[in-house]
Amino acid sequence: MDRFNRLEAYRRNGFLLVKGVVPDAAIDSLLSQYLHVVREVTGREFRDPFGADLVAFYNEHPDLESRVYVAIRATPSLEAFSRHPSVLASVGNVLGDAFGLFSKIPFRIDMPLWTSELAHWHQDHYYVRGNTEIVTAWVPMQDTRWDRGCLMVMPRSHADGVIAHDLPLGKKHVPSGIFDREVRFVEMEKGDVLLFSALLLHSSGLNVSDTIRYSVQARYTPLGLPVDPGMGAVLPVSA
Ligand SMILES: O=C(O)CCC(=O)C(=O)O
Repeated sequence: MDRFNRLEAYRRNGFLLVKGVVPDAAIDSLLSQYLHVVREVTGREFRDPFGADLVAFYNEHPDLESRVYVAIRATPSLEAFSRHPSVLASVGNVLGDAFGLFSKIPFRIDMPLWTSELAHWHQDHYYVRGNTEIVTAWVPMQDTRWDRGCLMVMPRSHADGVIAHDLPLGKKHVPSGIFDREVRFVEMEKGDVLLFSALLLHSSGLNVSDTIRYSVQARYTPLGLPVDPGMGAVLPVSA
């Protein structure tokens, strides 16, 4: 698909799956920096981010999993990954040549069968605020099929604009009147990038596999539009 058709598909569907663009080396390097953070936080050496020993450890010490989640955000690794030319070129398909990267970049650690941090159906705009042109690049660190909790999206839901998130659910809010729509499970492979609009309805899938699901959620905005300070600084980048 050429750039024009990618933009068309993104505008029509509210999301775009870009296949096989992020080199293994970029992902593997981020995972090895993650293992370094794990070692600093836990005092334990784990060789495999997908190993059963790390799953067992986090199940015994969920507080340390939370601390790793916070600690990796303080390293430069997530910004460097979000600036990788392959990720920026993917975002460039929908935002053109110059845009900004929000400095707040989550690195999700989704443990098998843990439900407390699941992102229930929402539009990012409810949490990210600012402007509705913001794009999320969701990048998995491994193949992410339905059983590892691939994202689910409601295609074309962005066209309905901002939807009230009127249903409180724990510390989150969910729009109550959306569930008669088509749902698409977006299964992905390592190297793929999923781009989606801040207005697209989407949800986490539950990780029912026996290994951890890792992913980066980098968010990008056209320059010059309103942004919310809660998302951190806007770092200029060019595709
Ligand atoms: O990775 C997930 O499960 C949810 C991510 C999400 O909803 C988001 O990035 O907006």
